[in-house]
Amino acid sequence: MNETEKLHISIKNKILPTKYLYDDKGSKLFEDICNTEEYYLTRTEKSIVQKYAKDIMAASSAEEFFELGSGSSKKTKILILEALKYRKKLTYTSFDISKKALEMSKKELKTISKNLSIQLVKGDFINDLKNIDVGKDRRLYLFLGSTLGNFNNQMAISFLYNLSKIMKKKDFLLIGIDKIKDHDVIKSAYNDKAGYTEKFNKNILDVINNKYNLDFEKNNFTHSITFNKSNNQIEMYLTSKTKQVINFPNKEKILIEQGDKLLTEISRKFNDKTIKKIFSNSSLKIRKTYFDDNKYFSLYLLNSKL
Ligand code: SAH
Ligand code: AVI
Repeated sequence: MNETEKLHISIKNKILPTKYLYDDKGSKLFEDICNTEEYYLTRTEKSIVQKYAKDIMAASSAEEFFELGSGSSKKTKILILEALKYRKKLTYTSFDISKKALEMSKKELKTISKNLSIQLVKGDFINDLKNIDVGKDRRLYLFLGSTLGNFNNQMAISFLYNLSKIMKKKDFLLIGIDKIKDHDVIKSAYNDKAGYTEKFNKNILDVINNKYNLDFEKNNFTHSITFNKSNNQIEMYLTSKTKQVINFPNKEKILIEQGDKLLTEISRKFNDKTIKKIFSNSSLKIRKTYFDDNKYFSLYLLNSKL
């Protein structure tokens, strides 16, 4: 099946693939979201990284860093600076689907030190993980920002298991996980007053229109989120204001009714039990756990059991 056929089926099932949130504009909007008062995730994770940077680096003794879905690498910069206190040379690889994210990462890190070598790799962490160079040195993989929350259970386990398979015995994975908390706090993080999340969500239509030559009309949709209590997940939707037809270049059409909701992203929130089960089903062993005073967010340092 080619990409257009896959997308067609996905839209028929009222799902827009989350990865299309991130083009140049989407990556910039994500940074804006991170700076809002409501989006507690980034600043909380950053505070944990700051507090435990020394411990994380001592525990992992990383000789190189490899970050999946790096975004702008701002939090990772703290760990890189810590590592460079003890190491003469360090390689950092940013692996991201978004060209803009890679550019932001480079801009953030390029002036740090001549001892830091930066590699930018554009790729899809779902499809391209098996092709990456696993290197010889002791590698610290990073998967921050609770991006794992954007995967359902089956995808999370398959992604982490694949990662576990390519990890050498001496490698570590540092992963950031958003925890269950007051539902209003969670909901407001996805409904910021300045409207960055709304723009971020709607931008997916521009990305899909450009990539697949479709004719979604952004203004015919509203941004909405719900907290699904059974699955402990935010669900982000674009709801159609009108009845509309989406035309594909091959003349196929999809009818969208007024009130139809297209799912653009899930963002799961975990308790200790659910996340530990995912790690254990992915052949990963927890070495260290770090969290903030409110227990809003956790960082786990893991090894492969394979
Ligand atoms: N880790 C950063 C960014 C999180 S946003 C932080 O904590 O702030 C998620 C990042 O993953 C974005 O930079 C996005 O471009 C990237 N991403 C999303 N889907 C991807 C995919 N399938 N493959 C590779 N990168 C992806
Ligand atoms: C990257 N990812 C974990 C973010 C999240 O919180 O699910 C993306 C995001 N979506 C809306 N706001 C931020």
